[in-house]
Amino acid sequence: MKTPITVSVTGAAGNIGYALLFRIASGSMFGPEQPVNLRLIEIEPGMKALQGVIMELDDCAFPLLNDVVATSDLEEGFKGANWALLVGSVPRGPGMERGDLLKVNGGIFTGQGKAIAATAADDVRVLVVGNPCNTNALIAMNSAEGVPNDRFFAMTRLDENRAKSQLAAKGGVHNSDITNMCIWGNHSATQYPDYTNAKINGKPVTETITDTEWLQGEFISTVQQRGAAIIKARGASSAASAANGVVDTVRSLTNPTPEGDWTSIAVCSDGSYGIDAGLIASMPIRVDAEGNWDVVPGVELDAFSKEKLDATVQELRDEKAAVADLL
Ligand code: NAX
Repeated sequence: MKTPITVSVTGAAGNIGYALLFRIASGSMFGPEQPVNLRLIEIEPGMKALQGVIMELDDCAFPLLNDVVATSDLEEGFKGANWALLVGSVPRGPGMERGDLLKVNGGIFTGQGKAIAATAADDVRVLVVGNPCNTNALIAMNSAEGVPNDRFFAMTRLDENRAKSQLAAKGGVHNSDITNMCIWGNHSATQYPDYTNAKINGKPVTETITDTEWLQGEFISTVQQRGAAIIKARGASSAASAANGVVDTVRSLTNPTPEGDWTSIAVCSDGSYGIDAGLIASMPIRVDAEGNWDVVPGVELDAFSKEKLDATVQELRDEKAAVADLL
């Protein structure tokens, strides 16, 4: 048997966890030949529900699922992890300010960063999903001494997929006809889905969709507000599509990017595109045949795009300032 890949998942008994674990165990994430170990991390109140989820995993008799561990001990949970998927976080409660939320979650991600540094595998890669995911990733990265910054990611793939689907519907084409869709900045309502560089069948989006008012207005706001629209319609936040975004992100980071295309992942900025070095910001990423990722250089940003990018980067700066004592 191939050596299993060990995947740690926090918030494993939550909604996204429930949609995600079965995708990982079935082979969607690492392919049909690759066995996996799951190390599932929950806080104490979530442990009973987690046992139920594990019973369901057992009942799938997945051929690729080698081992499952459930724990609320972080060092135990991240032991030997090749991938740490940080999904769990504290939701914003009534009357809670964004700054309070940043601090509460900040405490969680400090501890998780330290535990990852202490017990994860040497090649560990960390994908943060729990919100506010960019800043949570920033905190985890700064707390994980000895783990290189380029191993930390925050998820904007769900936003990218949402943007592709909106463009496809408007343009009367298939999702797979849309390439080069980049979400810039923060995974929040300030994110910038960049239609100016996206392509439909290899040509600028504006050749198919000529309604600039829609592109600059409704398209962007629909993508930015899609999470809230789903809560309104479903009575619960996006879970299956978020889990799918996690699967897509890991697949994109472990497989070469198709020629000429890119994908959106929030990574530690090196200062590209005027984004302060050290911020975790979403930008266009390519992955080579060896599995190394790079920010795509030379993407042109017009005045409209620059203004949108500035706004979302400013929000990331503000978030960073709010948790400065944790960095
Ligand atoms: P749920 O509330 O259903 O589940 C969260 C789970 O995390 C719970 O079971 C809880 O017990 C657990 N948890 C809380 N603190 C923990 C800790 N310190 N260690 C381990 N587990 C802990 O939320 P769910 O719908 O699964 O969403 C999870 C997170 O994903 C939220 O922060 C949500 O805002 C975020 N999302 C991020 C998205 C993205 O694109 N980056 C999109 C979807 C989603 O909104």
